Amino acid sequence: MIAAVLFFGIVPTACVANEATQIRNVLFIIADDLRANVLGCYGDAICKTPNLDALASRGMLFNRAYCQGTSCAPSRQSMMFSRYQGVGPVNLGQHFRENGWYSARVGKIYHMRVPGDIIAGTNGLDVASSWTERFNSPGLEAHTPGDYACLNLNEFTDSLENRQSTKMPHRMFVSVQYDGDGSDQADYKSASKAIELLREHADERFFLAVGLVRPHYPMVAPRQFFEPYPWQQMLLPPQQTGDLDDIPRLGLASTISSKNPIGKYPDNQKRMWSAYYAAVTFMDAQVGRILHELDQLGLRETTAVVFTSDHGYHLGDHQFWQKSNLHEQVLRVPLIVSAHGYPAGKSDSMVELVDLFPTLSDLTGLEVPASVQGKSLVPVLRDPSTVVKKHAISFHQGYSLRNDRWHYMRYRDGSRELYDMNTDPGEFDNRASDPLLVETISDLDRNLDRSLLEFGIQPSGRDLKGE
Ligand SMILES: [Ca+2]
Repeated sequence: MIAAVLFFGIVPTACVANEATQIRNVLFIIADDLRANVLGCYGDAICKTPNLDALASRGMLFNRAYCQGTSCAPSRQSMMFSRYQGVGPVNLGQHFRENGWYSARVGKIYHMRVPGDIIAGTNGLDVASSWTERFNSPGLEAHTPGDYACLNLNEFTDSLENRQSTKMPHRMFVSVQYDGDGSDQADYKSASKAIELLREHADERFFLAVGLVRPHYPMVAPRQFFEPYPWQQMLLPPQQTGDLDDIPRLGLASTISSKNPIGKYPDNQKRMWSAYYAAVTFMDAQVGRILHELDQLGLRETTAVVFTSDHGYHLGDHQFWQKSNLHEQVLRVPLIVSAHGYPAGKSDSMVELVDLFPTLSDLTGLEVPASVQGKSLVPVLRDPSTVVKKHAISFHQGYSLRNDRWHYMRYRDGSRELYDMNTDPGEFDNRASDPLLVETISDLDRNLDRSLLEFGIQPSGRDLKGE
């Protein structure tokens, strides 16, 4: 253990080394289906996220953080095991627990069906080896009494009968606004439990993982959280004629405006934005409650605080809804790491969710297990300009490689997308067939395959015999 502390990434300046050793605990908070660019600290001018903005102002905000899986289950598993695909012998919570930390889960860390497992109060696909203790936070979700809407079906009612709760694709268009303080909601209960556990375990080393389920549908929040976002004032994502013509079949989202009733209701698309924002602000308020308690207990200086999401979300960009495709709005996640003794700032370094396991091990002086495939971000926490990796890799129907300039997707049938993110950040112009970019694609293929092989994955979507 001592050797690990000495050898794992501690730079030889006494000052920083001393500061780093003060971090004993981890407070890990993950939101669900949260796209990075709706947070105030990521540049959204409308959405109110004061608590996350405050966390970002005292920590490191990662502008280029990417998930490896494009839906809850694969992304969360990959993050917790720090494996690009599949599982390893040890996961993040287990690593802390087996080294003497109190390790607890509150809410959704591994996959849980939302809303099914939330309504039932069940564990979902939780991995028990991770935790000393675990706590579920049940809630009524779409069945919360109040003003219910199923926006793709254009249904608005306060009746509790026949609400869309688990049926696809309708469930993803459900919102409920109601009179209340939110204390009946799952995320409020998770924050309350987290506060209780912080008080109980303030005197021992802890790894406390809190999984909030908003803004994942159904977008339920007290009325006052909707009020800052009148739907009439919401702006829909810009569209381009023929946008989908150059996206291969495997690159399309499964829910597309032109093939779903939501396409007929532009006003309801605006209501989706309003409800998503309301759910984000409600989630932010719960983060605020937890962080307030951390301060009250005087634990801020000894606790690394991490905030992220399992993946992003489409709200009508490219006419796409939800997740499960390789475009930027799905792959890019918010990531804020705040640890006393490390400077506040913003980093454009390319980072991935698989990097959290080694980062948190490194911050608390734990050895990084050999099965871990991510890289410690502690060097970036010290200096935001540090580059720890050239690109991020993600998986769905094939692969995505995202580097400083390019976003390249190669699907399992060999079809491709390529976007110049410097000039086309909205990903409208697929340049995979551009004859001027043959060399570029060949380089990207080589880099992608090299990384896949390094992580024990046999590349597909490409004839490798010519190499
Ligand atoms: Ca999710």
